[in-house]
Amino acid sequence: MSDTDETQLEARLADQTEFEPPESFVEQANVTDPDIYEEFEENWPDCWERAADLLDWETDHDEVLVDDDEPFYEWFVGGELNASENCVDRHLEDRGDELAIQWEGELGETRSYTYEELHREVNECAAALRDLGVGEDDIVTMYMPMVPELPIAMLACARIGAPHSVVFAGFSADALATRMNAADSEYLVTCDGYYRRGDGLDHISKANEGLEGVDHETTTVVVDRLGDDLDHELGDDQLDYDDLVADYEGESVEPVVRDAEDMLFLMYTSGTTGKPKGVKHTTGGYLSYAAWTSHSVLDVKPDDTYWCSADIGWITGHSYIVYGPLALGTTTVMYEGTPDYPDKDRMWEIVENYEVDQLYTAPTAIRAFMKWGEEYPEQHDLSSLRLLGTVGEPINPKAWKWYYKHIGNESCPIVDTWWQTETGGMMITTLPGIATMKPGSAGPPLPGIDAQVVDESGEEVAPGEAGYVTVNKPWPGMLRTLYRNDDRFINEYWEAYSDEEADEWVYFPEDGAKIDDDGYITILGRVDDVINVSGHRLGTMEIESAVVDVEGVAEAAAVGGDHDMKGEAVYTYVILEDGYEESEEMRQSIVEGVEDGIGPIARPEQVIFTPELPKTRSGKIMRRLLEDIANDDDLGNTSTLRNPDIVDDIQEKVRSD
Ligand code: 6R9
Repeated sequence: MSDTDETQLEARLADQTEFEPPESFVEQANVTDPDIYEEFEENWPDCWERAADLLDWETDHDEVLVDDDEPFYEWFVGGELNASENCVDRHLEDRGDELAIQWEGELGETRSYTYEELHREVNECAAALRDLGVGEDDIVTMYMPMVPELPIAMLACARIGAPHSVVFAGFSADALATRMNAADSEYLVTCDGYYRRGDGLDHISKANEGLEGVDHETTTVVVDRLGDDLDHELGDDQLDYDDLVADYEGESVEPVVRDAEDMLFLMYTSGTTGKPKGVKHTTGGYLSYAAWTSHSVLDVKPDDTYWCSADIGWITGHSYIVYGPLALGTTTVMYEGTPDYPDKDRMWEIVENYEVDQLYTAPTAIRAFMKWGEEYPEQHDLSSLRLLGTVGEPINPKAWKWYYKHIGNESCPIVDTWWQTETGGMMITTLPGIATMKPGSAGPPLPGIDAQVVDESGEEVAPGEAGYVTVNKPWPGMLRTLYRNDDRFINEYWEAYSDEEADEWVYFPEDGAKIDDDGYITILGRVDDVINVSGHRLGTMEIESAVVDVEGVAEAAAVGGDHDMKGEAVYTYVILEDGYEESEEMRQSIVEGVEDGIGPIARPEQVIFTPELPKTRSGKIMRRLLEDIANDDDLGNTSTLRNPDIVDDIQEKVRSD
């Protein structure tokens, strides 16, 4: 293309606000009939049979939905199945020799597993875990980086009916201990380390430190990823993964028959109070929903090579690296490392080498690719790509268009998928073979999902006005409760908009949004309690308590400030105890305190010392104001403040730092 053509194309793209799905995509898409929205609405909740039909059931359900005890909904009641059987065994006959997992390590080594091989690995691991004493409903914690043993162990747990609780490897030792204690989890599968930018990173020391904070006996299995690159000794209650599994060579374990409503896994996520929330997902509803959305939104087909570049330690990896794609019998790609090692074209090299059909990634990654420049994707043949997806935060139209043009060559639809750990799978997004795409707007709710944008009193807002997302009807992939905390489940998600007297239950995801006159929803972000760093949700309260733990800190507020690369970055405002003075040393110990308490991902971008925090009369910190200060935005109304003068002082400080 000549330079003038190029410039004209950029100009056209910049102005274009609507994009139609490419014809070549529509012709082959899994879902193409626009009547699907109406069909689901008319046949609700029976429409969800369509999701359940994507799985193999040991026993069929008696009822699609039981809502006797709202909001504790039950789906596919009476149905029985096993998730590992659905993700592995049932593909053996037709697809035993086809690849299930294609793994690539950061240093370039590869490991691939056919369904046959995955079946063997999962069985051996299941046999080993069972002999260690893991029984049905025992929670197994996994603190693992992106190694194949992670999905293998997850599926092994599913096979023996033991729910897993995966803790993101980037989280701190404390985070591991808190989660193991909260779930009374007696088993841990972890790893000696992993590679980051070519260096072997010690992970086992952090795991061991975490185990010291666990208040009960534990058994740990350690995957040896680094070999000679890391010397480590196993403790008394620790076993080497390979040695352990070697004793079970060729062994097979009958998949345990689970009720549809039996727990498949727990996933801890940040909340408004310091304590993480244990989101409970079930076997039948969750798996059906992960499979259905992989089929309808990601257009996954068995012959595809599909790549979601998230970490399995986040819900996106659970639903869309492991359960959804494997339930559909496709090849799922797993990459261990960072996108810019050894060079900034690593992602595109992977797409080219494996001829990836769908790529599902996060806006934070797309912003990085954009910054690095199109010369990196241009070095590779990306023509295998058929669909692109994003998840985790709002994507701005400029990044959307860059993705569309430079990665998708204007011939792949983009699905901007809004959902949450709690929803189990995608909720608001376009169906790629049907709908017009509008960059920046996620799209309409999926068929069968009754979501709207409302004001504080629950009335639907007029098009263009800001409000809050709510969901009026349950769906199969929804969380069933917060582990051991039904009250908190109700408080967090249902209290705000439900009318208990009238028995009207409304799910509140705590996201702000706008709606267009054609029903497209643009997500504006979390209501106020969570900071989204590179697509990872961090609770402000969790960060604040880590800051306050630092000696000399009296009080702290953490907010998210806009950040070019990460989406949001953490800003902390700190009040010191009397007798302590603002210093570089103090700043350093606060940064370290957060890194130790939560993980490097939460590292504060800026630490601002202040004698007071802006508070409402009832004593609530006005985080919204602190966010505006961090972003150097207009402050708007400060009249509800108890101490309005402090605002100018803080503002001056941030600007001069
Ligand atoms: C899947 C996942 C959930 C929160 C959610 C929202 C934000 C996710 C988004 C999005 C705008 C999208 N979010 N996808 N915001 N557009 N396409 O990210 O789960 O880690 O639980 O975070 O992420 O604020 O409420 P989780």
